[in-house]
Amino acid sequence: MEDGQHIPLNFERLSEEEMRQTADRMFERFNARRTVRHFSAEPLPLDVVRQCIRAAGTAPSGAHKQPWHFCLVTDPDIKKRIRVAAEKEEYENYHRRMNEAWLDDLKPFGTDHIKPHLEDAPALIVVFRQSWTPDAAAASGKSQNYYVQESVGIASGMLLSALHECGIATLTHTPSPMGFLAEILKRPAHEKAFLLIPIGYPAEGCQVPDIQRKNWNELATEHGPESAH
Ligand code: IYR
Repeated sequence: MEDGQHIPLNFERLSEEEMRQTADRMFERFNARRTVRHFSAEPLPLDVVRQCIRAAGTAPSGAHKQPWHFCLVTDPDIKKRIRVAAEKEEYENYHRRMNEAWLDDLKPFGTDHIKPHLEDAPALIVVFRQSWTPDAAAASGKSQNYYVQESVGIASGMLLSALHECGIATLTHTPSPMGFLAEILKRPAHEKAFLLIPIGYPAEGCQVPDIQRKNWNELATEHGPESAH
């Protein structure tokens, strides 16, 4: 097989001091991110949101297949249809599909099947994963994608971080099953909804659950001569 063309890497080397300052600032910023469930209806600068989606699209992916597609939804009618369909599925989840332990685990978050944020938030981003890519040159009409879950998961994480860095609050929402999203948004057969992310500014007086994050020893284990505390 012929190798693809390679170009020189463009890499900026930082001083250790710059690295430390960046790491500390970055951790503080990331640690301040909270999932928000109550949004103000105030519109967002969509050029900022588009740039965050572009940033997400720089994620690494299996064989650089970029197996993702992002729908940015601001149309109130479409948001309403998404809310109605999501609430129908969530009603089934909360009343029939989720077991006692799951419902118990969710109690601290106070969630239920009613999802006003799907209409209140000025925008929804729906992340789709592409299980394969249409390819007219292939006998099957398809070319395969690799590590799709991992690739789209990484891109979604980058999207959440990018939005947070730009002062935009997010809710990672996974109504299940999510088939209605491809239907409402008229996405092609090779795409399946992966995440539904309401975005916006937090509603005034917005409260969030009082949660703790893992400490270092729970979070990580080091396997080397030096250890950090
Ligand atoms: N998808 C449902 C239920 C839900 C499940 C988990 I796991 C959460 O962390 C939060 C919610 C919902 O969105 O209400």
